[in-house]
Amino acid sequence: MVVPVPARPYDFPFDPANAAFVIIDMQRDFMEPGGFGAALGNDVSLLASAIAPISAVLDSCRAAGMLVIHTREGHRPDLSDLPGAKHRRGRGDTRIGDDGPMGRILVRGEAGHDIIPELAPVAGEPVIDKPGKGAFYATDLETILRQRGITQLILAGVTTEVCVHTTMREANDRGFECLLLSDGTASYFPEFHRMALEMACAQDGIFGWVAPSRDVVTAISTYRGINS
Ligand code: C5J
Repeated sequence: MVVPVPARPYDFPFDPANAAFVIIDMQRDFMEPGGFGAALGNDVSLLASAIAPISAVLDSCRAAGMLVIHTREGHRPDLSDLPGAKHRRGRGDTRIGDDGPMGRILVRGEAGHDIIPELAPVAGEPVIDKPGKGAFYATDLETILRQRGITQLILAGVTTEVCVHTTMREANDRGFECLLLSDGTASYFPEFHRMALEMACAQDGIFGWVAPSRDVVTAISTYRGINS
C-alpha cells in the first residue's frame, strides 16, 4: 500500500511494508568530543540536530513493525580491514586505531564505536559494521534487505555528504528507492549538508527524494491507521 510523502522533487511513493529505515553511523565517534570526528578537527556539536528527528522516525517505524537497520563505521582491532590509504589521511595527532578518551578511535568494541544511547538498537534490529563509507561495501546489508523484500530505504544519520550519500548512491545503483531525511541527517559543514540534499533530488530525483521527518512520521501514522 502506497502512502505518498510530500517530498522533493515530487511525492515519494512510500510503501512502508517494503521499506527499511537505515540509520547511518550515529556513533559516539562522530557525535561526541574525543572521537574520530573531533580528531579530524570538526565541531561535533553540529551533528546534534539530527538526533530528535531520527528518534521520532525511529519510534514510528518500530510502532509500525518496519525493518530498522543501524550501521557503524569502524575497523577490526588489528586494523586488518583498514586500507593504508584511509589510515594515512587525516594528519592530526590522533588517527584511526590510536587511543582516545572513548577508547581506540573508530575501532570495533571500543566505547566510541557505540551508537549513541538515544538511538540504541533494540533486539531484532540488524547492526551493520562497515569498514568503508558506504553501507553496502564489504557488508551483508544487501542480502538482509533482499531477504526481507525491501525495495525502499529511508536514510538518516551522519554525515550527509559522506557516509549517508555514499550509501544512497550504492543503494541507487542496486535498484533501491531512497528518501533522505532533510533534518535527520547532518554534517560538520552546513553548506555541504545543504548541497548534499540538493544533489540527491536534483535532475528530477537523480538519486531519490528528500523530505523532513515530520512528513515521514505522518505517512507512517496514516499507514498504521489504515492497517489497524
Ligand atoms: C565520515 C561518516 N564522515 N559516517 N564518516 O568519515 O560520514
